[in-house]
Amino acid sequence: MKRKLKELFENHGNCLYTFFQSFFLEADRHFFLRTDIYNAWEKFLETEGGSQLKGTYGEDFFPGCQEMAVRAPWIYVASRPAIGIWEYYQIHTEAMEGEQISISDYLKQKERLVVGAKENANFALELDLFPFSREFPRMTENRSIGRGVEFLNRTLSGKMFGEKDNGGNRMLDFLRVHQVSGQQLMLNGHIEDIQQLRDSLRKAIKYLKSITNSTEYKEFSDRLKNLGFEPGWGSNAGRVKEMMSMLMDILEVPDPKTLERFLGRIPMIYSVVIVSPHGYFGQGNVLGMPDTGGQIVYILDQVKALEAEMKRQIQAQGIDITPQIVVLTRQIPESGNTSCHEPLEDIIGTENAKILRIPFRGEHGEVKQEWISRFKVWPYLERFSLESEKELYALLGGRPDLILGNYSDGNLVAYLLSRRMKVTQCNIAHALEKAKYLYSDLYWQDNRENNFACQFTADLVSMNACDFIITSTYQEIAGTEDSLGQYESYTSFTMPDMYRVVNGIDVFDPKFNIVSPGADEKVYFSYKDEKRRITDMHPELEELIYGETHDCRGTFENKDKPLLFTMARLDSVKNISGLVEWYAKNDELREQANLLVVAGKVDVEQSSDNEERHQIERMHQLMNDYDLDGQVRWLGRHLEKNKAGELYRYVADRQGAFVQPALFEAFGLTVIEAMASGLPVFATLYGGPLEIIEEGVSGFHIDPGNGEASSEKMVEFFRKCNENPDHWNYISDGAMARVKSRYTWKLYARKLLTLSRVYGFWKYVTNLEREETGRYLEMFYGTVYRRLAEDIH
Ligand code: UDP
Ligand code: LCN
Repeated sequence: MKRKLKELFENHGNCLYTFFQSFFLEADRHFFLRTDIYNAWEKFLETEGGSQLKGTYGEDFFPGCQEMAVRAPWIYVASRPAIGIWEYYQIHTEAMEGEQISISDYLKQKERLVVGAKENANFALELDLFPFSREFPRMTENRSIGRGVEFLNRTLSGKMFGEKDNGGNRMLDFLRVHQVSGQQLMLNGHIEDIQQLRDSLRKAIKYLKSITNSTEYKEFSDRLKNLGFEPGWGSNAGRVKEMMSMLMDILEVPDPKTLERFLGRIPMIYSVVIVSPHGYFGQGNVLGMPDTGGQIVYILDQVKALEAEMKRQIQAQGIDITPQIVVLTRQIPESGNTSCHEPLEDIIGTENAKILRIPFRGEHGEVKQEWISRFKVWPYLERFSLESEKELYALLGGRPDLILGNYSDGNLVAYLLSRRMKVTQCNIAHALEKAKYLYSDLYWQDNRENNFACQFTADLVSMNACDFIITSTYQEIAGTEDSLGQYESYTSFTMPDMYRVVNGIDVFDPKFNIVSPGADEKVYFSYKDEKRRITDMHPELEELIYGETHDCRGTFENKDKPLLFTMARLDSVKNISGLVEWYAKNDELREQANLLVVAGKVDVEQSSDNEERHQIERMHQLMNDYDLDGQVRWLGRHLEKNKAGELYRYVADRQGAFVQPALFEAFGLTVIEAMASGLPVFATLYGGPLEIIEEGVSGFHIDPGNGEASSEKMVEFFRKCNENPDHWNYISDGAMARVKSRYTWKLYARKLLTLSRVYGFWKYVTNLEREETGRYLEMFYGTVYRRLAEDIH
């Protein structure tokens, strides 16, 4: 137990007892989260007794508590004194004694509160990945989290090039392995050792200095071949010289930045597979279908950006080959008016990218015809991956150079494919369920239909097996001072009667890198960009907003007010009905602005999704109870993206604002789309938007847990805009500038391709392969995952 905490208990025992008793020991539940603890503590400090604790260590300790588990007279505490750092305590409230306990003991107590005391609790299956990574470089500063590649380059290059010629020799080996379509790249057999490499580089550079930079590679390829060099160094003399000089520098004094630039130019990536099985993956009529949202938008934009960047790089490397990208998804024979039944589809806006659809098959090989919820895809994935492997070999004519997984199911399939095909694997989470459903781990048995145990097992396997992970924001990995990160929530947790995780993922692992997505610049651009505006569409938009149209409820009484606009799937986590309620209860806001909602369907009979049906009913209830039909317009339809793009701008023309009120939002593509269009945005502080928006500069944060304060913030904004019309412009310009500087697909594609090469390099030249972890995970997959998946019907 920390000295300060011990002193606090010794000196203020009685007072603390009152605190524990009034807020926790006598409450009718066992578990309390950070906000409960924080609010209780703040409240207690205001009481007469509590005021004695002001200025004590309690003010540091209690606000840092993330969770309490209470079994009177015991209280078990999970404390997070800093980002990524955890400590666990048990406190006997009567004796007012406490001690630090292990994570395992803490989790055992939580289990006990859910399933009762179990004799075999000490022998439950515990997952601990820490021992495997003991030898691997690990970051220690929380500001380094998410910048893994910089850290790896610094640490490993120091190590590798530290011993004489060791690094050089390994680099030599690495440069020899590159080939494309049977053609040798970079180095040929003439160069046998490091000394020869240095000599050849010197001669080649001397020669290249004697010709003009723009001389094409083919003009001097024979000469370089005789010195031991093959294509891949650059398309002209200038580029080749630059790259060779970088290598000379690295062999002389290895500096991590040069190493990264050098690796960033090595021709290694020509074909990429992107895996995203669940939902409806298509290019039209799919958004808003069950399980189908921003992930699809993200991937289609990602493909375009990656193809363009791969083409540019391959050309600069002086190689004549067309890059190939395949999006691997599930084929759904009964796919309504979408194209999701087609086995192969070209991706619009690309030269050579395709969607490959492979069916899910039942036990006897029969093709599953209908859509299958993301909660129930698990039993199909292994078979799906085997069939996909065959089809991918046939389509690509070989194995890909990189496999990107998306969400839990895509990441698991990416793991299965990468493992068999021996390809670099990258994971992308999007929005994992663990962050969305409170206690989905602890009470997994009460939610069996969602199969969380199976899903979290898949997550643990793929997160630990992959070579690197990219996230859209920092907080997706490690959260903030106050909140947990999506990945951090896998560090330790328990699923009673299943297994206990004491070290599931390490947020300090250098495999994490932040690579933020963008918003398609062709579709989402500034409202001021008159030339590109789609004004022809305005009559149609006006009809949608103000006219008579089906699929909608509400007609604005006063058409001159600015619009508060929101657009999302009608899932409960999106909290659209919450926003309607805040608006309904704030008379001044109702006076200032009209609320335009684009979400779900208006007719409950048209929805097959239970969660959506419930939300539809709630929306109608609110419209009735608060008499909202003259001030709220609810369009129950999906807007095609060009229409949505022009709608953001139309709302901006009238000095409106966009609202994203979600209870949790992993990233929030609509947030950056609205900002790129020049709309001031009010977005949730739980998840990506907290990082995207700088408060009061490029938009505003709202707390979905505090509707009154949120709607008041909007009132304040419109009030300020009325007093000073420049206020709207200030936030609008700030929003556009923020997106331009941070959230673009061009930046994304460059960074991702560099990461793939750098991780590929380190994997090749060091033991980053993590073979032991791999074997452990295989066992976990085989014994736990497979059993859970087989139990799903
Ligand atoms: N979207 C759209 N039309 C609609 C509703 C949504 O084009 O009627 C798009 C929206 O522009 C965004 C995506 O769907 O690109 C939703 O992504 P976001 O990250 O905001 O949320 P998700 O659905 O992934 O949770
Ligand atoms: C899924 C979500 O729920 C969103 O928050 C993200 O923006 C989207 O995926 C793309 O990553």
